Amino acid sequence: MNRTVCIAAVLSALCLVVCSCTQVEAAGVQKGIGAGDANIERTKWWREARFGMFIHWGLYAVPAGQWHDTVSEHDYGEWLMFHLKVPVAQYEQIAKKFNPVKFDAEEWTKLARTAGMKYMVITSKHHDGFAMFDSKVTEYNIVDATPFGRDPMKELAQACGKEGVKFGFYYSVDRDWHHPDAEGNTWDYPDESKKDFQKYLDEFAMVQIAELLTQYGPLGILWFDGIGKKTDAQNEAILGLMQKHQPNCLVNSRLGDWKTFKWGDYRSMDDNEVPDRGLDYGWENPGTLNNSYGYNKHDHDWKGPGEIIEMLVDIVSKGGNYLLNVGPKADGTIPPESVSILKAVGKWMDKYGESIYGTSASPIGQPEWGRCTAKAGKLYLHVFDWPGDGQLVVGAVKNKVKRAYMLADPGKKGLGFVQSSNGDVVVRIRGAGVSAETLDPSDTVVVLEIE
Ligand code: H79
Repeated sequence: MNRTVCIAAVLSALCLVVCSCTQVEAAGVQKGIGAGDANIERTKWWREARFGMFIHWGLYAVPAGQWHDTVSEHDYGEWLMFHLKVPVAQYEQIAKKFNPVKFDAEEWTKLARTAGMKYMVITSKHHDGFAMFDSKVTEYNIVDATPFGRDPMKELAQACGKEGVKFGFYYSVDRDWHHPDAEGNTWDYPDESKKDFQKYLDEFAMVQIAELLTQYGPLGILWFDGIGKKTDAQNEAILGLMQKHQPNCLVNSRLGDWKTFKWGDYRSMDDNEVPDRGLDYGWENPGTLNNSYGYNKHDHDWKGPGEIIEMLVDIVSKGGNYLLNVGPKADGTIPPESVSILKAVGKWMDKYGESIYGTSASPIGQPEWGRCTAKAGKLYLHVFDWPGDGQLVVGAVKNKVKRAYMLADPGKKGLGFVQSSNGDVVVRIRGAGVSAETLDPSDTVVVLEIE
């Protein structure tokens, strides 16, 4: 059975439970290392996880959006070198000041777990070219070039193993502003005709990718950030490395062009992008808590925990995963604003995680009052806007509803409901079973058990 047929089978099985799968868009072409049934099997843990921690940490955490007296006009702190055209020789000096003595791998991993995140993806090398891991191919790495001298990736890989969090690496594969043969640095290396991209891949990037695949134990994901620079043969060569060293490691679509889904086990959407409706293939939103990925001391535009919870639910209701970013500071701590948002999200997840993990896209579209996620025999109604008249109207549920209850009610006391012949259900949420403890200001979940 090929991949499309297989997904169709899953969807039609869902349609047997609940009708109206009309809001799901069809897949494009995909070329990963695991197509068809193999892809379904390999991505199982990832599809069930739904929520992960993205970490952008690198030399850019030191300038944190400001180079001497110049504040970058752009939010992305990790783009500082590019935006201010900082010469390589000057940017390299940052390494001597990078000494994140407060870094504690267990603390970061425990924060991810507390927030309800099941996997972690961290920048091993961003576009600035600095390796945040012990690389033998260059001394421009955290072990050799900084006073810190430790390999934080090794510590994180171990902490994640201990805490049961899947661990993976982000790797900027096309762009490298430090390397004369890679994409992007036109201020130090203006002569494009002298650039030998294949040489950069063969002698540098591929060697580092092999290091990542062999030095840190089993990886969940290699998360490439590319811009479609590589040829099919070059992408195949990277997949070959993965196949050789870690055939179960997932790869995201940005191995190729980041706007399309030609490569990878799942699709990475654009930064912070959420599609209008559900997609019939795995996708992931790389999201930020403020506007920057890397730590930017001038970016105070933090989202609220309620906004993040609604974002998570919106994404999951459309069949996606949320890879939510933190940008640790140069001292090794995660900004307190991020910690506090993630802890609040974690409290909600403690109560409502059942309606997120292992669920699939909404089979009833996007109701006015919120969103819906689904599991075999259950619909989770995520009520963002609690209806003032105490009646929750759920359209087009073709299967017979057996029971309704508040997910946060330990006694699962039944709520009154009526279902009309066209499938519409009205749940009476005023009165029985509804108490202050079972209502949540961001998203209260009502469960419908269906035949
Ligand atoms: O790692 C994060 C970004 O740094 C990276 N992807 C996420 C996960 C990224 N690489 N490229 N891009 C994002 C898109 C580049 C957009 C740009 Fe711009 C538009 C570069 C210059 C103008 C965004 C807006 C960055 C600066 C201004």
